[in-house]
Amino acid sequence: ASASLPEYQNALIEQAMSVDALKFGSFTLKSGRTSPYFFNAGLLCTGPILATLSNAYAATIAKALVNDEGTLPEFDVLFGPAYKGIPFAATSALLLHTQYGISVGFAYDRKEVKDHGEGGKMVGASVQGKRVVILDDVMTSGKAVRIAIETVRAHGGEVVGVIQALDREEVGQDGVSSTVQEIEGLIGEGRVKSILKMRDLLVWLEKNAMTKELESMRDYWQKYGLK
Ligand code: OMP
Repeated sequence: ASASLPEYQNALIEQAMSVDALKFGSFTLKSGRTSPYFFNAGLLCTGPILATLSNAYAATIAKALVNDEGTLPEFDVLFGPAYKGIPFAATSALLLHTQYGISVGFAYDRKEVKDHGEGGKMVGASVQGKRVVILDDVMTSGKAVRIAIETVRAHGGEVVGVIQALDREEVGQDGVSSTVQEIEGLIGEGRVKSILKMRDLLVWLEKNAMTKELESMRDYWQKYGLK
């Protein structure tokens, strides 16, 4: 296929590659899978790249809310899990306001519970009794996002959506159904969205004639990609 990608996806892939946030090689993932690529969102750390990324998150959310499949209901709070989700949830909430006139709170958790001062695990907007969208970097087996869902629920919030920068489109913990299916089983059909998917990276590699990388990506897809 010689399909091409929308500009906001191209921009994110190219800027991520320029700072090594998107790399091709051999990497061991959290889930133990050995992957020919790795996306390190922690390296998306300049003003211009943050602008590209936050614009893409906000556009993905706004599109899912208003038109698209309309599968994301209105919500109250954007929750960015520690650590990498924190700045992205903040800047995305800002852009939802300035670019789309959508007003939501933002919240994040601590990795270590604070036992003095205001105490607790959660910071920012309260999720108690609120509709919450989780915003995070990468989804592989779904372990990280499951923890975020549990955290929000434990604090009385209802998780109505999950937004990822990259959905690696892999099989989930049972090794059979997709991670997206498993997570949507928990929060509702059509409720998991992403800026980029594994298949977009394949399109980009093909367009840029990166044959060797494309081949190892396809091998990986055979093993862990959607069935
Ligand atoms: P799961 O918890 O298996 O879904 O893996 C997702 C998490 O793994 C992310 O939140 C990252 O911490 C990390 N990760 C990346 O950052 N980039 C990748 O390309 C792949 C992973 C990963 O280890 O699967």
